[in-house]
Amino acid sequence: SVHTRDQVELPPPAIDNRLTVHPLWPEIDRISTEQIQAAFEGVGGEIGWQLFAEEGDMRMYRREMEVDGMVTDPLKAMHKVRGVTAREMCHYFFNPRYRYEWETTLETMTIVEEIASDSLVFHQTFKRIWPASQRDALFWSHVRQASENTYAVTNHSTTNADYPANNGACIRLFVTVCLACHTTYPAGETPTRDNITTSIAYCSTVNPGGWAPAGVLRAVYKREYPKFLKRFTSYVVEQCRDKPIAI
Ligand code: 18C
Repeated sequence: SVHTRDQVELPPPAIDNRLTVHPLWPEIDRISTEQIQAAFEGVGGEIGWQLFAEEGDMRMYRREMEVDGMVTDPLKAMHKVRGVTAREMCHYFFNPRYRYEWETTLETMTIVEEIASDSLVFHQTFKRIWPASQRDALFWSHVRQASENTYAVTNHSTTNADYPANNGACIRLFVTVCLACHTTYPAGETPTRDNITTSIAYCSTVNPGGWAPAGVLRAVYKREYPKFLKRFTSYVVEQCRDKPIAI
């Protein structure tokens, strides 16, 4: 069959060799492994996740946490989406070509380094929230197959001498994000858009990096995370509708 451009650029099923010889490889491998494992852990137990948003199959939990007086509440979201695969979800989350189409908090995005086909370093600036200073972030992003029918993207803050923190209008924030997806379909059947379901676990911890009023921050958080997950998942469903399935 003929491969479209999109199919060729889908997340590779194996780690790209160029990544394993890069200085960031040990960190990328360790943090991705930890994050993917944590993403698939439940929200029960002692840790005390509290539900703060619920809509259809989407559930969002947070833990109230402060570091040096700054709100750093970890977030964990679960969702189920029909008709798209884990690999497709991660393709649209990882690939910068689509980012402006679903990411509404973004002001600018720059690719700082192309480490490999599965790993990039980004600099992003975000929309300013009054009365706080504008924020930016510098992070690596890595997509991988985690197990059968399971793909994940991990984003984690890093440093780069060409992009120093806090030297201009922006305060540098720190982020650890993991989007982990697992696809299922009835045993013995061939996967099609009509019989696949993808379970999504999205985990995020953002340290604002400098003063931000706690009340404003928690209000933004409560509004923006559900908005992001609903918008992103319906964007992917829409993009995949008439394309051949990529499992
Ligand atoms: O994971 C997501 N996106 C990825 C690709 O962009 C990537 C991005 C991570 C950065 C997340 C931090 C975003 C901070 C945005 C601040 C400005 C928001 C302006 C909105 C107003 C229109 O992994 C999806 C990310 C979904 C982001 C939800 C918002 C999270 C808010 C967390 C608080 C941030 C502190 C900012 C300090 C200012 C506070 C007053």
